[in-house]
Amino acid sequence: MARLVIVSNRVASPRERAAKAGGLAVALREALGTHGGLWFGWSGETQVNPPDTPKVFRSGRVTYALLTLDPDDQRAHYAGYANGSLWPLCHYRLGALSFRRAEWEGYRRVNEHFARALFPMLRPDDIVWVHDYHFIPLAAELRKLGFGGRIGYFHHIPWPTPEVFLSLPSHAALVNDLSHYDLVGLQTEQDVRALLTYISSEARGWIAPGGVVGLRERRFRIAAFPIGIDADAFVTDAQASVGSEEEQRLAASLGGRQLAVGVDRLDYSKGLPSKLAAFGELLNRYPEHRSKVTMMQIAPVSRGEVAEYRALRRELEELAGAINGEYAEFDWVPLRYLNRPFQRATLAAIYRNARLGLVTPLRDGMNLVAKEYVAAQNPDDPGVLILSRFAGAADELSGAVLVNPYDVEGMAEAAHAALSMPIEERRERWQANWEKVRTNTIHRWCETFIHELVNAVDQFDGPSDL
Ligand code: ADQ
Repeated sequence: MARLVIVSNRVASPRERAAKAGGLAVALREALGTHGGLWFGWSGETQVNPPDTPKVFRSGRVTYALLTLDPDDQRAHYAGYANGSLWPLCHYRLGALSFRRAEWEGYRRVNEHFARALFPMLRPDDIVWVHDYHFIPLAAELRKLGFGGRIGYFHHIPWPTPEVFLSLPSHAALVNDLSHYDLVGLQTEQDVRALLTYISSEARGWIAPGGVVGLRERRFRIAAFPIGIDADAFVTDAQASVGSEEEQRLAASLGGRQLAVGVDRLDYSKGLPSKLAAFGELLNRYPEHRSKVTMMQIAPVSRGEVAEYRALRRELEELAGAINGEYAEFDWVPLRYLNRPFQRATLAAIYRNARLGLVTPLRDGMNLVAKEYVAAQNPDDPGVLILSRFAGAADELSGAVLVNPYDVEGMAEAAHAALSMPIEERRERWQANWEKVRTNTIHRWCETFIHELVNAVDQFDGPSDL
């Protein structure tokens, strides 16, 4: 079996326990364990004139190689082009899009540096799997150095429609970079359509059945691989939480009230201000819920080095304070707002005890929280998932109550309806969601992508059979 090489910005070290690391990190580590392999990423450190050789260590069947970056390049790459240009662009936030040539050049330099360090470690028959928008040019850089083996790319965030994508001054170069992969994976069919439309209408490429694309002299394939979660692990954690000390503390603190939960990184794509406003609107419009429903919004701080994220944090603090100031009673605080991470077992207990799961991003590649919430429910008395139609997960989770996150009043109405939903309907909706979460797991996602990458090249016929 060929060796698997995974490249991602952040690497989950072997010391990071499964209960703490995200599902994705754990699944990738397992895939590497099965195939035997190399995980290549940033060390988290910077230094002027960094060496081209990574720090290498082994743990079990997995070799880790961590590269140190130049501090200016790292800033231009991560906070600059990746999170100041690509992240807002792919989340349809043109107002937040900034583009500076120096950052675009820094982004490319980091990719060149990665390629120079990785190339000497590669064997010709390795399968290289690159993760996310930090490394779109990596395949092109590896090809320049002479690597002819299979390289796949998975884009964890949405792919925008051509009208939006064209706002990025470097759009043509970026899609040309993509053409150096053999397989490009996106989250949904809608993302695939968006990229294919750009390729045929703007880049003058051809498209054959199965998402095979020709762009200049390159042939590659674009397909949807909707990511899943480790469903069994969530079920196990949620069941184990029943009657636990933590669950008892939670129940005692709720005092018989219903719980609505939201869990999102503190990011402007997650629609947090509108979600909090919708909860305020629920209490305003339907006074019968006052003192009867508590909302818990868990929002760990992320990307504090980017200005937009600091501004969002202040906005949310103000909003949370305003809602509590307006509606709190001496024995009830409507909104619990927490900025810290939790163990998976604690999240599972909170999800299971929540009658409503509020997942209302303005745009999201998939959104794993929606799937985790479904997996953690008690099948006999499940809660209701309220889900943004703009999350990739909305394609699969047909049992969710779909909402438009720009419609604060509509979300308040949906929450009101869900709070009084009959048990039969709650069970039916949950069953439909669970069927998807249970079958399309993170393990299946990993295996499918690797299988398709291994077989991608055999499908590259020309456009003649269109
Ligand atoms: P994210 O934008 O990070 O991922 P999401 O899919 O919701 O979004 O994943 C977040 C993960 O972090 C979940 O597993 C969640 O449980 C965990 N998490 C959040 N808050 C936490 C807390 N306080 N403590 C502990 N864990 C917490 C990107 C894309 C998504 C895509 C994923 C995977 O933006 O659209 O679904 O990658 O491809």
